[in-house]
Amino acid sequence: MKKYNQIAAAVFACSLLLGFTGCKPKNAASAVSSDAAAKVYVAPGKYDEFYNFVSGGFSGQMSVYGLPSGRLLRVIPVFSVDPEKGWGYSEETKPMLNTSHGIVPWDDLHHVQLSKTNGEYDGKWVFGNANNTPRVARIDLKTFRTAEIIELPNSGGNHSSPFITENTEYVIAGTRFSVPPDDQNGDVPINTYKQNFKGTISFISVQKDNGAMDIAFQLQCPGVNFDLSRAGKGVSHGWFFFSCYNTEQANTLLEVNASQKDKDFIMAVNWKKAEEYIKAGKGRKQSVKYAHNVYSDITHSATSTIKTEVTVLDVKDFKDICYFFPCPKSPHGCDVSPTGEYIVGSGKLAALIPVFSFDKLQKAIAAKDFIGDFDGVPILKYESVLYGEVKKPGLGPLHTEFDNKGNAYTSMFVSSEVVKWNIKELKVVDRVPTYYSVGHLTVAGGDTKTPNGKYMVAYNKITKDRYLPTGPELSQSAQLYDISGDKMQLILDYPTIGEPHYAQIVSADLIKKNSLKFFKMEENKNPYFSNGEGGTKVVREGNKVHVYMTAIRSHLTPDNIEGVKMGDEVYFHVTNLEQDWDVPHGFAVKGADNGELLVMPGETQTLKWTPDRVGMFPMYCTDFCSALHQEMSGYIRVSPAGSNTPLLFSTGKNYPAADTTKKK
Ligand code: K7E
Ligand code: CUA
Repeated sequence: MKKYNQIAAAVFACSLLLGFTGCKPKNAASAVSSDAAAKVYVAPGKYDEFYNFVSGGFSGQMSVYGLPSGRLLRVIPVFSVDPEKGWGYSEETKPMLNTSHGIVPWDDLHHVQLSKTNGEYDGKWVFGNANNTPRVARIDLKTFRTAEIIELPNSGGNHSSPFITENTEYVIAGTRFSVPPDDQNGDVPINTYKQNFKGTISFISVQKDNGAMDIAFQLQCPGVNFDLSRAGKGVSHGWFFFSCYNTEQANTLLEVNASQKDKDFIMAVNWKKAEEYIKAGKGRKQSVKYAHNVYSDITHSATSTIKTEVTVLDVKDFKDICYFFPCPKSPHGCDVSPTGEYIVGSGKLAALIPVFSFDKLQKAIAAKDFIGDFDGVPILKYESVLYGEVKKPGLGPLHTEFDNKGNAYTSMFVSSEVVKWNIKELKVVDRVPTYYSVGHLTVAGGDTKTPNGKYMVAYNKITKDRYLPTGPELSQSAQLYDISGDKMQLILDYPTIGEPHYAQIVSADLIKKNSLKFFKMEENKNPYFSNGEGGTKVVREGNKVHVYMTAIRSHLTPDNIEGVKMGDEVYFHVTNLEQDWDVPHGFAVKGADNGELLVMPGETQTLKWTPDRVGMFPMYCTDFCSALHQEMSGYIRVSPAGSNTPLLFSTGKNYPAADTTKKK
């Protein structure tokens, strides 16, 4: 009876609660709009309308989804090795992961940025940052592969990166951790932060035609933490904005010591001015060491070059490059509206969202409306730059994007919601819960001059009860909202690969028309290319055995190899002879201690193998390429060191068995 009463009381309480909203986020079922299924349904055989490029966080990868379906289309290894694609395992791709520290096969990729022309996505490339060992990568959207990686000297924690100017003139990368410059003694007491530590911002130039990157120059700035950044656009083209925290210049227990001040800064950078000084030869040449890695779709190989010089401007010596203006409470996101007029600072610990005016910024600079300086960089007066404040938006604002109707969308980590507010009026007009603890959000085209305004996606840190349990770690997740109406509507959950930070959404039409179907055989300039099966051979050079191999449905040539000996290094150079879309062949050999190859049509890739024992080793194609895929295999025989087994290779025939039992 007592039990019955408890249940009845609980039912009563629940039905009471159902009458109210807002006590706590509604659960999944009740928060989804009734027509959600129809809105995200992409019928079998139909394409999605958008590509969604999503950072993989500590997986070092980027993943590609279709929207609105949430279908996972591809995972792109960027700063990571990937056994699925042989990336980082083939001899040709290993140099992509080289750094001044040697091969670093992992990183922490937070932000993706699509290349832009005139402030709009142009569909050529997508860039990603390595937060740990500072690097910026360029992914070619013809191949969906990493084409170039450049390391950044004078940096530690490349977080406010890789943000892009309106015409991809520059990819900008600000250091998260200030550090002593690379050409100075870093072996100093940590508590000399204020004297010895500097914050460096790199300007990476991007060639218009082929995307080739180079560090054009660096700005040496005061020692603070640069968190995020955005380029100006439209009226503010030529400027860049960085959120700064730890203006306390603390070097220990930052959670307390870097949260002392009521306001930190946003740093406004006049990069056109900096460019002028560089052109006028005002930069200082600094000797440093950084890797520049380039992948060629003609040689199908990467080269890594160690570079030794950068040009640096110390901003305190040039009074018109950098300006600080105050921004409350350790700003994280620093986002620029579609017109370029408004700059939104998201103070993680602030109870409001300040919106700054570019026009007022210009006037304040002209009027020298300074309240002092910070390490030689002038500080503008808060009120002189402020357009206004969004009051009581929620708790823990992180990032803001924009739609095409004058609204902004800010993610609220602590109150776990997305808040929509009107830019002109600075009024909150809608809010929706996220499940749970949203980090970045993105609107389709949300950082361009003309956002699409159809969808917004929240990228969440915590998913608790949203997915089937998968042991101690649960899936990270994205949530898709329809923002075409006045009210935001949750329409889909989809899990992500790795921890998602920033992501971008671009019209599929822009990307799919450029997608490469296969590599042309006649353009293959890999030095180990086999031009047809007639070009296959096995060549011994000392203890190196080069196998020039081809793959075509459904055999390897050669598929019988003898005469390899203990102590040899074997290089399988596999050329895929197919000239058709979506017919890769794979290659693997028993006991290989690195991985497999996955070779695209028309491409050559190399697997290095050092046999560890005498015997017979099967090798085979790893990609199910035809009905006779299982037949696509062969043997390689390994004989003892010093044996006289002759070097033989064949496909489709047998040599007379050589008598190798007798010593010569
Ligand atoms: Cu907000 Cu690294 Cu862009 Cu993640 S950062 S959330
Ligand atoms: Cu080629 Cu399976």
